[in-house]
Amino acid sequence: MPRGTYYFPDGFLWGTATAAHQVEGRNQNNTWYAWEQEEGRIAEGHQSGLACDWWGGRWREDFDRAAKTGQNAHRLSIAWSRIQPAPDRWDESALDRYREMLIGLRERKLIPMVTLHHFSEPLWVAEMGGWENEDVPELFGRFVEKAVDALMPYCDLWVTINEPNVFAFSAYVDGVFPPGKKDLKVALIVLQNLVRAHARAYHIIHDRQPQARVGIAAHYRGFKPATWLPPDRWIANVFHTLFNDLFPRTLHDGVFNTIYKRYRIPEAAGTQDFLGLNYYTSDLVRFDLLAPSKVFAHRTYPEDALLSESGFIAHQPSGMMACVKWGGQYGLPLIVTENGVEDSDDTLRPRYILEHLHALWQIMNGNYRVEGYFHWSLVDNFEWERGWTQRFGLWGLDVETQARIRRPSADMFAEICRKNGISTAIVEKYAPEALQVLFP
Ligand code: IFM
Repeated sequence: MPRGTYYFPDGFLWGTATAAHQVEGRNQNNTWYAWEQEEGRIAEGHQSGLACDWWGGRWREDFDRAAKTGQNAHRLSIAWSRIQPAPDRWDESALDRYREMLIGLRERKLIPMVTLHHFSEPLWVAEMGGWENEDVPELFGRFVEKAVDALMPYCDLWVTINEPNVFAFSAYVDGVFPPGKKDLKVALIVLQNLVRAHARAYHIIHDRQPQARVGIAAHYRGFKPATWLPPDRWIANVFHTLFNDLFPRTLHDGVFNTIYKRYRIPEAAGTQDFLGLNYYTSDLVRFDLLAPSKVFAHRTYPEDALLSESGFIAHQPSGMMACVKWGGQYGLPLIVTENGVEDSDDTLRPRYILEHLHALWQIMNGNYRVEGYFHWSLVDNFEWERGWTQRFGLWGLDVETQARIRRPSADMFAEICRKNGISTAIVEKYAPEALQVLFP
């Protein structure tokens, strides 16, 4: 067996990613809090509650964990609902709290990446129709002005919108995120408003901070036809076009092309300095005339795929290469802004991380410029409609006691970050079952 190390480029960003509602706790003023109060919305009736108690100050101990384990960056999000609790009210103390967190990151030598919208809005925005209302992009712009004015001394790496495709499809097609609608036409309106919001934010940030780098975190999911039959190939392509490609392409050329209709959004053209990639898994897609509510698709995982604890994710590292190749077509620097797996006893995670990073290394050697990797997530956190049933953290969380439980993956990731690469010894120590793949 050959031995060696897969090194990543100097200055590579190694970090973890989190989102405000999932880690902060105690926010009763946003759409997700309201959603959690409705019966049947969240698995097992779970609530975010204290979450990881970052609002209570436990971000300090978690940032310590990140810094002490070799990470050099952290991606977090700020909550619009805390900063602007009412249309005519700004909460300066919330901004102070975020300022303190960003300073806290810098003091620990963790480069901050800040997401401005990660799946939740203030209740007052929802009351006016949420992202279906075409006034919301402008209101979002005002929030961005306020937040960026306050936080720009500490951050110049911004993600405007996290996974606009997941947000729009989950909230307006699958109906599992608030407001729980099931209408593709509405989802497409929402996506256009999110494009406008992104474009506005991009220009606002650059007017204030010319050196800033602004992008989105795009969720890429592989869609392979389940068979060679033309309807399966067609529906797989429809999914790729509408789910993966529509949003970033509009930010590239200013044309929102839904296959059957094109809308021009010229202010969006060229509004990305980098493209963030969130990759988790890939689907096999079969055309299904009987499933209009599922956009005529039956999606499964390959029969022999290794599945995560609850079957939510299939381990398919080759999709990471497809994801980077796809992202590379826009000619922008790329950053993996999320990748991870739910795994409370950490049996699959070490292998999952190693094989995804190996796939990333391989494709980077095909001349794709990838500047960093943010693992999802630092510590178990509230997984939206799946509540606490899924555990994505390098550290586990006891929700009752707030105790953190260090998983072997935290140590493995630390060794990778410190080495800026993956050595044979790391694979032998943490996931010998991956030796065949990394060092055949
Ligand atoms: O927890 C989420 C995150 O908020 C967005 N991307 C996928 C993660 C895992 O489900």
